[in-house]
Amino acid sequence: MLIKSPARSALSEGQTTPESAYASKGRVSRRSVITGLSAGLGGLALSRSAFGLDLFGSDDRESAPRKPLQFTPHKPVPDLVLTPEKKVITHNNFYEFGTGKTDPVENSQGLKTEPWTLTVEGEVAKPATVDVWKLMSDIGLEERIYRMRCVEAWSMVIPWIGFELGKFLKRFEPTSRAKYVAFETLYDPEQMPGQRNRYVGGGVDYPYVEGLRMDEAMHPLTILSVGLYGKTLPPQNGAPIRLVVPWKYGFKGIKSIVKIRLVEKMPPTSWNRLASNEYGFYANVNPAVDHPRWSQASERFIGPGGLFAVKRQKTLPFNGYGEEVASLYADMDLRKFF
Ligand SMILES: Nc1nc2c(c(=O)[nH]1)N[C@H]1C(S)=C(S)[C@@H](COP(=O)(O)O)O[C@H]1N2
Ligand SMILES: [Mo]
Repeated sequence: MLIKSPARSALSEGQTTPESAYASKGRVSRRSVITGLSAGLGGLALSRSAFGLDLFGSDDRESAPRKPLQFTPHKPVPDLVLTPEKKVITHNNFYEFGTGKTDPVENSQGLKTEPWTLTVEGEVAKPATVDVWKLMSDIGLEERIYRMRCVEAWSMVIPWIGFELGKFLKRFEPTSRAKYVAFETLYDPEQMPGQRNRYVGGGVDYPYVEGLRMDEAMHPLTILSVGLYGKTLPPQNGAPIRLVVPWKYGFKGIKSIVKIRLVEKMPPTSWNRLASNEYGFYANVNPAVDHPRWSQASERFIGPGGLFAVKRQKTLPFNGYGEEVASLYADMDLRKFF
């Protein structure tokens, strides 16, 4: 049945240095993920990506239809070249749908994103559950063209559509005890094959959780995104609502959020829980602090053109947003708090 050799997968994934390849603590490794897949796991459509056929998106994958959004366009950003839409929506990390780069687009199209509610609770005077689709039409959306730098050393430039997280959180009146914000992705093993099976899900303990310090959450660059390239998000990019924090590694940008909880203490985060020596809570993009298994000094920019047009470029401190955010960390040793 399976005619392609799993070795091809190991090869292509090696080029993208997947987060799932962490070898620490005797947890599931990339190798066992592959073994698990080739053993033929129930219910999951084995993707072509698992066998290394495409690395940076492809033209023949169908993504669910998306709705056009109304928004204030971003001023042109002269020094940024956009990653083509097709690549943004076919080269993804969303381990709930598998660890291969095209697994999310292949396995997430049935995700039921409507209706969708988001609960804001914890250290707030006015906790509430909001209807995300109603929110989208009420809140006043804007476009933000941001660099996106994955910890795996590839990057994109994406025209997101969303709104400032800080403005949104103020509606719920954070108390003086609110020091951190904890986020949670949908937990629904019936819809998410990676939550049903540890091998498919890359060994992450679901639901996927993330967190920000309160000042990071309130920073005007931090947004909740509901769309990209003028339309609602496709499931593989975290529909209907996900976090975008442009100066941090991509894994902070938690997808398909159902809960936001304001808390007093630093909350656990999925990748830190999995390998705390490799992934810190802060995860600020920092070319001077290497990942234990690879350099973070440069990145492969996924831009226009074919696979071989991928361009190697220097990684910028705070992903190029240092002027806006460096002051948040002025008194911190960023080697220690990576
Ligand atoms: N729930 C959830 N959110 C997630 C992930 C995930 O596996 N599950 N992957 C993260 C990683 S590693 C990255 S790089 C970005 C990728 O976002 P994109 O696919 O929209 O480019 O999503 C982040 N958010
Ligand atoms: Mo990532």
